[in-house]
Amino acid sequence: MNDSQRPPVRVNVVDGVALVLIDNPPVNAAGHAVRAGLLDAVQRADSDPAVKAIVIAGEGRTFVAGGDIREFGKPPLEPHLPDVCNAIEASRKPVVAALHGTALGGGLEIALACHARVLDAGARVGLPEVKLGLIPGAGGTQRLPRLTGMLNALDMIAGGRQVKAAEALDLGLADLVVDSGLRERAIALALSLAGKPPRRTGELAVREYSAGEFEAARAAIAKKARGQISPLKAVEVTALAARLPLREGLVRERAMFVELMNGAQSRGLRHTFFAERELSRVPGLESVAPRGFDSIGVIGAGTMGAGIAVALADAALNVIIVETSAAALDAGRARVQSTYERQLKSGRISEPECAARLARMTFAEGLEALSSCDIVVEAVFEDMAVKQDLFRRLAPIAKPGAVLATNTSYLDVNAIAAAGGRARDVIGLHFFAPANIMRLLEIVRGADSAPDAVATGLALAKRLGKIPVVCGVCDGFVGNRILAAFRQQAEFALEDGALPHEVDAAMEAFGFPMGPFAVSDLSGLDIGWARRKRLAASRDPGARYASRVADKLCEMGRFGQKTGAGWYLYENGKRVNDPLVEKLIRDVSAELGIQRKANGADAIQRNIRAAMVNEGARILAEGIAPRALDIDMALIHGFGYPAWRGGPMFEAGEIGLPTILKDVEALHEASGNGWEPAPLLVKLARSGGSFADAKSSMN
Ligand code: 3H9
Repeated sequence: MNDSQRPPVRVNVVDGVALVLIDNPPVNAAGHAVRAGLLDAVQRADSDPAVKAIVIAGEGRTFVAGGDIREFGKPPLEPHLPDVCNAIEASRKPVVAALHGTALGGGLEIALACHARVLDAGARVGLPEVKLGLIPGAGGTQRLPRLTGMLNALDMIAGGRQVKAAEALDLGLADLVVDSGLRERAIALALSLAGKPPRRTGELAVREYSAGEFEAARAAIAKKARGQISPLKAVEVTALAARLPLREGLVRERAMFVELMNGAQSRGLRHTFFAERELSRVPGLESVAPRGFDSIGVIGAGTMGAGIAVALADAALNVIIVETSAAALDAGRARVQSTYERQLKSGRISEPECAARLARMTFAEGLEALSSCDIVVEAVFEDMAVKQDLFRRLAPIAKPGAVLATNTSYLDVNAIAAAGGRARDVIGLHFFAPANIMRLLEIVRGADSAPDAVATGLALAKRLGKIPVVCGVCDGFVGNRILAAFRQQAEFALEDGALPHEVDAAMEAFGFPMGPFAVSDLSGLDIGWARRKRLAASRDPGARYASRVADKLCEMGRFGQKTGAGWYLYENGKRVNDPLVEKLIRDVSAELGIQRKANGADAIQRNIRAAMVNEGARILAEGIAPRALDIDMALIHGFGYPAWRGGPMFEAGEIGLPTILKDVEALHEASGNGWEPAPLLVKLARSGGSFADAKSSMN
């Protein structure tokens, strides 16, 4: 029988125990057929005189990983999961859950409704619904605090934190953790409980807790939420468990779950969830096998190179790090070591893990050391001549079939590839700093990159746990190109009437972790200045220039936090507004003859979003991104676009493309040349089409 022919729930009765097996690959999601099968199985077992106890377990790699997210937003079909859970809890015979893999969301809720839980030592459990813009909707908010206490439950529900088996035991969520024989041990426990009154979670009282600690937890959750509603709703509903009987709490929970599921934030987060999983299925590359790899070379041990090396070693790959001199190698080694020391101190890794990772790294002088590497990533100075020279020297040394990757943020990958004469082996791998932490990895497909070289980039990204966005060659690729449009509008907002802190506050209220000027101070104004000077000759003289104020700041040596001043002043590490910057901005507006007027946060946000979407539409039409979802994921994972908005292209569809087009037309009127609405946006807005269905010329 193949997967689709097997019943999603099966029951075997052995020695008086009904073993209910959920079998719905790949992750046993509790879709309609599972819910119906489970309800039927439990009710039959409960009334079958030959059955003394019941065990619920999952087939395959995991217990139930949650409600079926693909059903969300569609008309719900009975039985609903809360009813299934209530029926399990009401069973007169003991019901024991046997958990392995990941029991998440609705999966854990099924287990919480059981009368006892046995966990495999490798299992992880959690209620991650907030990450989908939801709260648990099948009793999780009401049953979990009854087992773990209110504060632990808040941490898991409002924070979406998953816990390992050992911690689940400490929290009172698990009754038993076993290294092997999960089902047998669960059956034995179920038999030992047979004939005794079941311990129903919903009948327990929530332990006393401190109101002060509850308030502190709520405040911390509110601070972290950044515009996302579900975490605070989770706090509100979970708190009811201490005040209301289970039945009433469940009604309130269900109402909130349904409200959130129908809301825009959950739609945005569900788009994000599925888009993340779509990224590696790039049209045209589905059946292309990657080249094998184990040993990776990294050229350059500066901040970027060292970060890349750490990311590789963290993924258990062997790394050879090459520099041009012994001194540069020593500095690189020190960078790597200090990264691991920080991780050790913070408890993120253990001493043996740290030693194992360092043992995977070899430091060597000269490119010859890379002759046996399967992939070589260069992370040298961002300069075309330097990179071309390197590829010229690397091409004859790297073994045949090795993938040669350039870690460039802006440069033309085709020109770099052409220099070495092995263009089929060359791709761009654009890491974001710090490379061992940031999840976005742009995989740049050159005009002549072989499909299996690009597929190797995707396979490497998967191994590193990165979010891979395949893109074509252009200035800034996907992320930085859209960021440039964002930044220009932010700077126009200053000339038009706003101050840096007002723009920053507007974009933080939008959901970005930091506003653009605070970010600019953090990363340094000098980088953009150097780039502007380099590109000055090719700038359209008829286009509005955005960076007059930034140029003046740089001329004054104000490069941001590292010089103690930039868009803001930094006094004892604290960011404060600077009247001098305000004067500079007002002077520039006056020079340009602009009548400054206060633009509210809403207008600032709309302009910036419109600029991003318009640039995204160009990127799609030019074939720089394969799909709109790739653009969304680049912005969310590389630049802090709030995930609950689903990314700029998704959000544009939610708002309506005709509205976005109007915003872009207004931008064009205010900002002039270069800000014309993208033809693709115009076409889709007028035809009722969507970015999701738009074909990119990359495919
Ligand atoms: C919930 O439970 C609500 C309840 O409170 C109330 C209900 C009334 N549904 O991630 P992977 C698919 S909300 C449908 O690549 P991994 C996924 O799309 C839910 N599909 O594997 C992918 O499909 P494809 C709360 C799901 O090993 C395939 O399974 N639960 C679901 O890296 C493999 O997934 C969660 O939020 C689902 N629930 O990671 C858990 N889950 O191959 C969400 C996965 O077509 N899931 N799929 O692309 C996860 O965190 C990870 O998938 C998991 C496995 C850790 C389980």
